[in-house]
Amino acid sequence: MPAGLFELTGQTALVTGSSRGLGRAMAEGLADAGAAIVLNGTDPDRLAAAAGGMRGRGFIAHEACFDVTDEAAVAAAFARLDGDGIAVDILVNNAGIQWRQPMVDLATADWRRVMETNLTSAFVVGREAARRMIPRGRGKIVNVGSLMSELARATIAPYTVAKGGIKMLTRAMAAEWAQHGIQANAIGPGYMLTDMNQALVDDPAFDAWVKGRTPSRRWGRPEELIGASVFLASAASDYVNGQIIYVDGGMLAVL
Ligand code: GCO
Repeated sequence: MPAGLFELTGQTALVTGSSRGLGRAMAEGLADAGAAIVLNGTDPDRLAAAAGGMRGRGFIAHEACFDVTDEAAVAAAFARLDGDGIAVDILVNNAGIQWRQPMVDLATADWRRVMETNLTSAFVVGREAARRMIPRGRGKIVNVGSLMSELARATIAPYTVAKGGIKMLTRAMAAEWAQHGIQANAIGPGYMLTDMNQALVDDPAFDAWVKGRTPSRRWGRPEELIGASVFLASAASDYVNGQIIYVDGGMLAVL
């Protein structure tokens, strides 16, 4: 195997929504593979704590506190990184929220908020990153999808539609940016043990359904996304584009 195929030393990765949950786990995994990390979140204290933890493990961790749904804040954050001489080689569009409510009761404002956070932000942050990756002739973009990139579940329509959009945005990015040496792909996590899902984990019926419906008979752990993240962030995926890799214990593979 060529040396350094999965090595990220010398690379910098911006992971949106990385002060906790899946984003934090992927950030730690990319750092373990050698990348310097730009952590992102909207809570400065939580972001500082996450960065401190990573620095305590000997990793390079920068803090970029901005709201991915605020286009001006995204542009300003990239301008600050430019000014600090920090080039984003790897972008992980992870930031996302969940909103569980039947559509007939759903306020349009809540629909819009989920779409803005889970889908539009990936376009806006991706566009800023690509504007800088294209002149360099290289870059890695990893969008975070979901089981809902393929299948719907009742009461989470905006999340489902947004995650379906993430799959097609990934292909759109590949269509336009692959020629510039950028590989844009996605990861589709299954039911993972995160704060966002705690209410589901604590629901005995839902917990039993996940364990019964998943061939691996268990919830996934955030750190189980690290392998796919490092693969899609590294030279190992230089000829992979527009794909989505499901890390779901086999749930999408079976009825
Ligand atoms: C839900 C969950 C799911 C998972 C994940 C599955 O309410 O069904 O929040 O959406 O979080 O997205 O891939």
